[in-house]
Amino acid sequence: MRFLSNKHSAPTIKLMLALLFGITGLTIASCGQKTEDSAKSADTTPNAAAPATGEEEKILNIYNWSDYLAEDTIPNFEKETGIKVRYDIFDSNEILHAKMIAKNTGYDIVVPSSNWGKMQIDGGLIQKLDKSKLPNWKNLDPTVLAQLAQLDPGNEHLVDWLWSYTTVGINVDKVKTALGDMPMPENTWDLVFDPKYTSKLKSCGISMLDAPSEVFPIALRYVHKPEFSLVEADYKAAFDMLMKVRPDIKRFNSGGQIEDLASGNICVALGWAGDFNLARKRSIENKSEQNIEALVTKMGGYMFMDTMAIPTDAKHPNNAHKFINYVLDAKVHAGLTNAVTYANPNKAATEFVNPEIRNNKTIFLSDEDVKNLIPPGNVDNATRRIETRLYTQFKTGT
Ligand code: SPD
Repeated sequence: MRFLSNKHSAPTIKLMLALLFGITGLTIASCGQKTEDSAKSADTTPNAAAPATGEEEKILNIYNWSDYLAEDTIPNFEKETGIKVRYDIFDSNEILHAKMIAKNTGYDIVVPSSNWGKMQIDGGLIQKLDKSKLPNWKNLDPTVLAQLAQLDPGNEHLVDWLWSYTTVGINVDKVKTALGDMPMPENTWDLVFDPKYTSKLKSCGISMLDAPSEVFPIALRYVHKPEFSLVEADYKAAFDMLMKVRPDIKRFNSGGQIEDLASGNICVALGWAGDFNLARKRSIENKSEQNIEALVTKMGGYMFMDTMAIPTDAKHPNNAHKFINYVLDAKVHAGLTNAVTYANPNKAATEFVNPEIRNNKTIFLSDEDVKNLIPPGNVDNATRRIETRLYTQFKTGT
C-alpha cells in the first residue's frame, strides 16, 4: 500500500488516517489492489457524480474479493441492462472496512463478510435494501437467510454472494512426501499449528492468511479458548502457540494462495476452502495437476458468508439493486459457483450447479459439518487492536 504520493483524494486521505490511527485496529496487510476494469465508457471513476436530473446514470461501481466471478457475470449484466460496471478487488475485510469507515468509497456494491457487514450496519454505513426491487429474493435458501439474520435481523441489509469456511488446504502428494513415515495427524489443524508437523512441512511451503481476524478465532479454539474471547490473556496463549510455528511459515498471503497452490509453490495453507478447490481446478486447467484438497477438520473451521451490501452514500442504488437481483437469478448464481467453487445460498440454483461441485462435500458441507464450524462472529474494537498488534508481531516474528 502506497502512503506517499503527490495526489490524494479526500477518501484516500481519510483511509490513510484510519490506518495510521488504528481506528478499527486495522492490519496494514498487503491488499493485492489490482483493478479489473470492464468499463468501456468515458467517465466511470468511482467518484463520478450522478446527473443532476435525479435519474441514475448507467454506471455501477463494485468492490469485491479477488477470484470471485465467472467470466460472463459482468459482461452479461452489462448486455442485459446497458449499465457499465467498474469492478475493483480486495483481499481482506480489514482493507474494505478501512475504506468504508473513511466514507465516500465511490462504490455502489461492496462485499463484506457478514460479521464485518454487521459492524458496518451498526455504524450506519450500509443502507437498507428495497426488497420490492428484488423479485429473485424468493430463490434464496431460508436456512442461509436464517443464519444471516443472526447478524442482520430481518435480512434488511445483506445478501449472501457466496459462502465457505476457513480451513487447512493441502497438496496431498507433497504433504505425504514431506511427512515421510509420519502419519497424518488426527487433528488436521496440527499441520499448521504443531511444530512436530510444520518443521517437516516447511520444506514444501506453508502459507497463512494475511489477516488477524481470519486466524485468531481458529487459533483460540485450538488452544481451547473461546473463539471471540475478549480476554487479552487468551490472545497471548494463541500467540504463544503461533510463535512456535513461525519459523516454518513461508509466507502470509490471502488472494495469492490459489496461484501458489496451483503452481506447487506451497503445499499447506491456512485459508479459504473455496480457494483450495479453485486452486485444484486451476491446476487441472493449467495441466500441472496438483492434488489439492480442502480438509474438513474434526475441530471445525471458521464459516464465512460474503455479502452484497449497498453503502449508505452509494450514488447508484437503483443499479445496485438491479445487480443484486441479477446475481440472485438461479443461473447466474449457479454460474458463480461453477466458476469459483464456492457454495451459493440460492436454492433455485442447485439444479444448474455442475454435479461434481454440487456433490463435493468440501464445498457444500453436510449439516453435521456445518454445525461443527465456528459461526461468523465479532470482537470489540479494543480486542481487534490486540489481535492486530499480536498478528503483526507474529508476522514479523518478534
Ligand atoms: N477468492 C475469493 C475469496 C473470498 C474470501 N472471503 C473470505 C472472507 C473470510 N472471512
